[in-house]
Order: sequence, then C-alpha cells, then structure tokens
Amino acid sequence: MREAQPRSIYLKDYRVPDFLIDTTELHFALFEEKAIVRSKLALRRNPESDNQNAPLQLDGQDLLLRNVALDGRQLAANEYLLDPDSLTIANVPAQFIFECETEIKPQENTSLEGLYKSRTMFCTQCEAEGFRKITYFLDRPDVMSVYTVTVEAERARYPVLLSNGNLVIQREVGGERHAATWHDPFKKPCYLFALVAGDLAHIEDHFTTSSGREVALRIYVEPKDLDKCAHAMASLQHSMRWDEEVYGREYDLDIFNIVAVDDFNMGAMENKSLNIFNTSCVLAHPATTTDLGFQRVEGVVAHEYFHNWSGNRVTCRDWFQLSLKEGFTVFRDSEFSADMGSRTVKRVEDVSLLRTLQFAEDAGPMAHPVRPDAYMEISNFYTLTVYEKGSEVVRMLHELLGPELFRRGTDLYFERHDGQAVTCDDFVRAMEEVSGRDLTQFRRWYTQAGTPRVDVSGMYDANARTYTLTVRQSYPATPGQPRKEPMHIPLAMALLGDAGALRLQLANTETDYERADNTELVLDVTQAEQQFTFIDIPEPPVPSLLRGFSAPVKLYFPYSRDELMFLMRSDSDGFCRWDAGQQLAVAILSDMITAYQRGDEMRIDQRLPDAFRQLLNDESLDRAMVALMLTLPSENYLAEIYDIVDVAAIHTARQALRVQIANTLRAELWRTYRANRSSEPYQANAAQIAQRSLKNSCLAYLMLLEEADIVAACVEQFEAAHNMTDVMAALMALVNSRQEDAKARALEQFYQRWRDEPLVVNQWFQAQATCVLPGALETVQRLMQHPAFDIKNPNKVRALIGAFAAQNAVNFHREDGAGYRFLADQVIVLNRLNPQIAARQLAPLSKWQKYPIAVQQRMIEALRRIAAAPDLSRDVYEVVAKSLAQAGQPTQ
Ligand code: B3K
Ligand code: ZN
Repeated sequence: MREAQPRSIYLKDYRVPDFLIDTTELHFALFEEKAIVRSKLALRRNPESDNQNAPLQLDGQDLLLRNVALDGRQLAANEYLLDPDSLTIANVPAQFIFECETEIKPQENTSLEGLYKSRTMFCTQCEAEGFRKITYFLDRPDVMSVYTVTVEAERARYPVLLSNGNLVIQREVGGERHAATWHDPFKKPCYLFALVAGDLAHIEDHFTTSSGREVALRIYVEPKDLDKCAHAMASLQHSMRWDEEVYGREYDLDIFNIVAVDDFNMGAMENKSLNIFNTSCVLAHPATTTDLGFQRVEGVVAHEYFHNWSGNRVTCRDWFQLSLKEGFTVFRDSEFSADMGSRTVKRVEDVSLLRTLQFAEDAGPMAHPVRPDAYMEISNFYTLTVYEKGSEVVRMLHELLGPELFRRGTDLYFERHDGQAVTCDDFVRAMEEVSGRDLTQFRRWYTQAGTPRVDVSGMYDANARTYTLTVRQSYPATPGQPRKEPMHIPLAMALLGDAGALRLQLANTETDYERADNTELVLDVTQAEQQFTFIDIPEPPVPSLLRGFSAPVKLYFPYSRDELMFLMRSDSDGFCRWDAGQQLAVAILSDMITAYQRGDEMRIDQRLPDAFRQLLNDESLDRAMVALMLTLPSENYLAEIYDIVDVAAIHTARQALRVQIANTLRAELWRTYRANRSSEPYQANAAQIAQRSLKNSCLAYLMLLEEADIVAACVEQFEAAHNMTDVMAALMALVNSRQEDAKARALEQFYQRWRDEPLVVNQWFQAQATCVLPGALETVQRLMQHPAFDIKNPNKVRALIGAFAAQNAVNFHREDGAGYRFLADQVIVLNRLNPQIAARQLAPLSKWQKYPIAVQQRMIEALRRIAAAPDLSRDVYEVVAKSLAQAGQPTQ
C-alpha cells in the first residue's frame, strides 16, 4: 500500500517540471474484468528547467505495464526502470513521443480514485493524484496538455461514452462494441481529465451565453432518477448567468455535462465540461430531498461550474496552492447562494460551520495554513481551512478593496493567467496592482495557521465626547508555528446609540475611509495592540463589532447580558444580531455547565426565553431570522469554545435550557407552529424555506415536552407531509423522543416507503445515528448489518459512522470508551478499502487534547490501535501520526 515511512513533501522544494506534455492521446478499452489503457504523449524538455539532462520520470501506481515505446520504438526491459510509484527512462531526446499500454482493474478499485466502477458504470476521479492510477504521466497540475480520448466498450452495457470537450466521432467497433472519441481544445492538468461509460438517461436544456454561444446542457443519471434533475439544471443555468453578470465570465465550450454517480468520495468534481457529481449533490425532488438538500445541490452545482474559470482556465501550480481555486470558488458560490436565497441566513450558516469545525481544525493536530507548506498525503488537505477559511481570506480582500476594485482584480487575474498554473501569491498580486494597496502583511493569512484571537475593549469619555476602542490580537501556537506575527484584520464596526447607529469620525484619520458611510467603518487592524478613537460621540455607545463576520477571528468584547439583548433587538447587521443571541446563550449555558459540574442546581437566566418570546411575538420579523435566532449554539460549537470539553455537562445544560424554553414558551411555540403550516405546493425558495424552518424549530422544542397532543401533531406531520423537509423534521423529533411505539412505527414506515431510494435511506441512517438518547452506538452497530448498508459506499459510511462520531458527541464519548473502539475498528477496515474516507472519519478521535485526562487516554488508546494496524495507508498514517505526535507517542 505504501512505502515503509511516508515522507513529507514541502512547498520550499517546488521545482518546475523537467518535461512538458503538449498533447495527450488516450485510448480506453473497457472490459468486465479489466481495462486496457493506451497512451501517446508528445513530450519535450521544459526550457525553464535547470536540468536539461534530467531523466524522464513518470508517475504511476497500481499499473500493469504491457508495453512502452519511444518515438515508435518499443523499449526493452533494461531501457527503463519501474518502481511502485514511477517509470523512469534515463536517456531521452529534447522532444519525443512516449507511448505505453497499461492494464488496470477498475472493478477492484475501492479507493474511488482513478478509474473505478460505481454500480453499473465506469467513472473517474483524478484530483488530486488519481490520474497516476490510470496511466504513466506527469501527474502534477503545472503540466497542462491538450487531450484526445477514445473510450471503447460493449454497446449494450455502456451505450453512453463520455469524456472532456467535444464529441469528435462515435462509431461501431466489431460486433458488440462501440467507441467514442472526444477532444478538449483547452489544455488542462490531468486532474481535470474524466471519463464515464454507462447505461445512463439524461435531461437536456440549453444556455445562451452573453456573446451568443449556444451551450447544450445535459445531466446524466440512472433512468429512475430522471425526475430529480430539474433543480440541478435550473441551478446550473442560474450559475452560468450569475458568473457572467458578477464576474464577466462566460462559458467556453458548446457542451456542459454533469453525471451523477452513487459511489463518490466527496460532493462533486469540476472536470472540464464533464462534471462528475455524487448523486447526493445533484438529485433533488420535494418528496425525497430536504430544503438543506436543495440548497446543497444549488451550491455544489454552482461551485463546480464556477471552477471552470477559478480552477480550470486558471489552475494551481502545485497542490500547496489548493486554496487558490478552492477558497476563491467557495467565496464565489457562497455569494451566489446569498444572491439566490437569504443573504443573512447564508452568512450565518457559513460562519457557524467555520466557527465550529474550521476553528476546531485550526486548534487540532492537523492545523495548517490556508496555503500549507508541507503534507504527506494531499488528500488530507481538502480541509475546512483550505476551503472555508480560504474563502474568508478572499472575502476579506473583497471587504478591503470594495466590490469594484475587487472585480478589477479578478478581471486582471483571469486575463493575465488564463491557461496558466499559478499561485496564491499571483492572486494577491493582482489585487494589489489594481488597488495600489500594500498587501504584504495581509499575505500572512496564507502562511500562518491558527485562529487569531482579537480582544476589544471600549472606553467612553463623557467630557471629551470620545469613545476609544482598544484592539489586541494574539495567536495560539500551532504545530510547527510557535510564534506568529500580527495580521491585517479588517474589522467592520458601528457604534449604536439609543436612537440608532452613530455618525463615526476617527480622531486622526490617516487611513482612507472613503468607502464607508458615516455609520459603519472597516478598521484596519494591523498591530498587536491598537487604539481607535471616535470623536463627537454624544452618548456611551454599544459597539457592534466584526459586522458580517468581517474576518475569521475569535472576537471578545466584555458585553453585559443587557447589551447583548440590546444588540439582538437593534443591530442593523443581521449577522451581529444573530451573534449577540448566540453570545447571550453561551453566557447562560456556561453558568449552567459550571453549576452542573459542581453538582449545583442549574438556574436558568430568564432573559433568553424572554428574548425568544419577543421574537416569536413580533410578526414583522423575517421568519428565517427568527428560526436562526431560536437555535441554541450547537454542542459542537460549545465544545469548540471550551479548552477542556465536558461532553455530558454541555449536553445536559443545553437540553435543560431547551426544555425550559419549551415550557416557558409553549403557547407561543404552538401558535407559531400552527400559523406556519402551509398547503402551498413545495418550492425551494427563501420564503418557504424560512417558513418550514421556523415551524420545524417550534416542533423540535415542543416535542421536548412529550405531551400527547404535540406528539399527535408530530405524527400527523410525519404522515401527511408531502415534502421531505417536514417528514424528516417530524421523524427526527420522534427519534429523539421517548415515544417508543410512535418512533418504531415511524422508522419502519419510513424505511418501507423509501427503501428503493438510497439517498433517502441514508437520511434514515443518519437520523438514527445522531439520536442523542442512550443506545445510539448499539443502533449504529445493528444498522451496519442492515441490507441497505454498504461500507464501500462513502455516502453510507458518512450517514452512519461519520454522523455518529462527528454529530453525536454524547454517545460517541460514552464513558466506557465503546464509541472510540467502534470508530477505530471502522477506520481499520476502511483503511484498506478507501484510505481517503478512512482518514476523514478519524477527525473526531484526533481532537483528544480537548478532553479530560481519563478521556484522553481512551482516545489515544484507540489511535494507537489504528497506528499498529498493518498496511496503514499514507492518508491514515498522516492523521494518526500527527495526532499521536502531540501525545509524545511514536506511531509505530
Ligand atoms: N475539486 C474537488 C475536490 C477533489 C477532492 C479530491 N480528494 C471538488 C471541489 O472542491 O469542487
Ligand atoms: Zn472546489
């Protein structure tokens, strides 16, 4: 599986490739037992390489080499060197044709990387380094080539044969086979290569670009799923229009295909003109898909489409630059989703994800900068840091430059680097050039890991009528980075008085605050400690800080609870209004957690239920906002903000607060629940989503009371609802209740109704895996024996094992350590089948430092067992080794 001791690869060792590949011709013969791949590469020495005598070394893994030739001459075995990772030819001319024939076994490929089989179809996943499992090649993103690809297979089983670019010809081959040849005129790195062969149905639509190009749009799925493609198609069309309007980016080919496959390691893949999607990110139908599912499809379709420019036309020089395409593309898709739905809701969702999971990653053993400088296995670096924090870094540039200059920056970036493989620095340089701003200090966001901490205090001087904010930034140590330099933090803020936001004027303004209106400023925080004094402030204000979450930092300001209530009511910034509610809840929950730990009675500060009552009673409020504000900080978020996590205390306190809210506000919740039921036909629009989300938040609270009339209403919703959002909300409420009969009936009814829809069955698995009542582990173990479970399918692994370990803290962290042992067992099995998925499932165990000593020992024990397993993949080895390194434990 791997060399004895995986090595780290360092950014500082980057060298340009010694060879370039101008054209790539591939021929695939697909059979039921194997595939034969013939490749013909036009190679030449790279004039920029400083070694013009370098041997040719091509990457290749798990390949059976049948033939190799240079300029038409077949090479003898002593003319090249084969090792498990490469093929080397010592002497080659300046320019030559390399040909080879390899045999691979897609049917046996459970890693879902390279060419593999998903149910009945062949498909590929090459990013990051899967192409080397298909044929010998320079598998690195800075080698870009023009591809011509022929796919040949049995006609009856594989009537649809696809690859990148345009179809050149489709023809019969012998009696039962046929072949299709595709040509992609754009040069691309091999990670964007794709192939699909299968018995697929498709829907078709079209899009006319702003310059008049007619683009055929097709979504290929298994025939039974044809009725679930309309939402993805509409999302694609909206994305194409949005990218023209917002970024001036047009689509560049006459065809754009999406294929849905069931077995897929992540959400989707942006292969040039042939996007391959996990079915979970493309199929959507009101009866089978929740609102969240609809939004995910829209977001992922947009994300992959946007990659056509941010990733494909302009790609990454090396994998350390991954955030160049991922961070930027996440920023683009989140702005798109904000424009399509509710901007505040989208922002709150993104920030919640960042603050729970990315902050935790930044504080754990795998912490790395947005642009990492070393890795063992690049697949482990498709992280929340690279994606979500990377997106926040781009958002800060947008904030610092303002929308017009930012757009000029992206125009310059796309035009200057079209067809190139570039670095994060090239992106920042374009922003620097168009704005004239010095972004030297800003670049530290790419190189320093860890979440900055920003402590702010305020001082009002009534005589001088000034208000002074003192801002201090500090940094936690992260692996390999004990000390950090101050960052450039854009701190958006306002000062709120009794009658609204106050006019802002800084005492000695040297910075150019032209863009700001009078009541909101973006402060450039650049020093370890800095003061900002505002003049002509008539009353002691309440500061509204980090508006819109203007930087990915942990901000602390000593607000009183009454000030938080005031911000919850009056801040005009939706994010800050929501965040004030979260801070208030955290303060109240912290008191309860401490009381629980001391064995005292948990007293509940009534201010929160009172504030919630106001929200429920004010019909002028946006329902989406009310639903968001009614949701208490998650257990994962609470865990993140504690240095040492007491899982049971967090769970008990949060549940107690929820029950108290339900008791106090029973009438309001019930009224709101009833008022927001609707018989309108389902639409995945912002208004309806908000309404369902508010109604279902109320239901979840009410069900905590376990009262007969509420349970009856819940069962009725479960049985009568025509959309999966409402069905699932009712099912989750029942699963987490003590209504054993109703629960068992609902689960059985649900499974029988949806047993033929794998994505729905996954939701059924997940609902049970995340049940917070005792016994969830046993349920998960039982469900792993269920005929619908398949450990080779990543969606099922995520729904059952992943959801249990990552979203069910109280059961995963059971005191007897059974949760940890279970996860270790599964990781050991997955390590052989699918290293990428195995390494991902490990994350909850790697955070052992956050728990009390006795718990730590049990978690480390599980990690050590994994470390001792034979044939550890590079993926799993890296995570385990880095986790144990912090415990001073050698890995083997
Ligand atoms: N670029 C792919 C991710 C590939 C992950 C490979 N392990 C999907 C995306 O971010 O759009
Ligand atoms: Zn992406």
